Amino acid sequence: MSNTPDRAVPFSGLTRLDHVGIACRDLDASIEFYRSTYGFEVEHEEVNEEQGVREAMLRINGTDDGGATCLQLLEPTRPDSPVAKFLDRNGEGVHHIAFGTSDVAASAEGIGERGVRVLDERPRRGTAGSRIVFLHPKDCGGVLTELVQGAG
Ligand code: MC0
Repeated sequence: MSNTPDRAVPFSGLTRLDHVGIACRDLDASIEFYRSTYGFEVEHEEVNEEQGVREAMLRINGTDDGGATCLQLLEPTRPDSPVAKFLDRNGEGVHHIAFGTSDVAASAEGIGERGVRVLDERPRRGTAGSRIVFLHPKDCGGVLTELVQGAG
């Protein structure tokens, strides 16, 4: 009998890449770049004051579990926000990746038990009523990582 964990059943509950978050200084200009260069259209736009962002979701493809893979364009709404700090330090570019799950609290707990710092004690409100939790980039190979459970 092998002690190797069954890789077909991931403990994290993560099933897909939900979106890639991209920090930008001018949301409208960034939307226009992705529209005119790749043909991606905005599916949803909102301001999330808690996170300090104005954001747009651009759908790239749908999945058979009802999810989608998107680009999320993020413009800061205030200078002390995470995205504003990121832009000051790095300029425009990839800010985070987000994995989809059907139970964000359980996924965060399972991953936290592996020694990764979970930045949110409880899920916060994300795009379009989703529930989100962030993992510390220093525990994730330098990649700020979000877990997201869709509203539906
Ligand atoms: C910071 N660091 C990053 C990073 N942000 N590394 C990779 N990717 C990022 N995006 C690194 C810094 O370079 C620094 O490294 C260290 O982490 C500490 O950064 P800091 O900014 O000086 O310090 P903190 O601790 O104040 O903030 C970092 C932290 C924060 C990741 C904890 O930004 C955070 O809590 N982020 C989660 C929330 C968030 O990002 N919200 C915006 C998206 P060195 O080596 O210099 O120490 S909201 C969103 O996306 C919603 C709307 C949604 O999807 O629905």
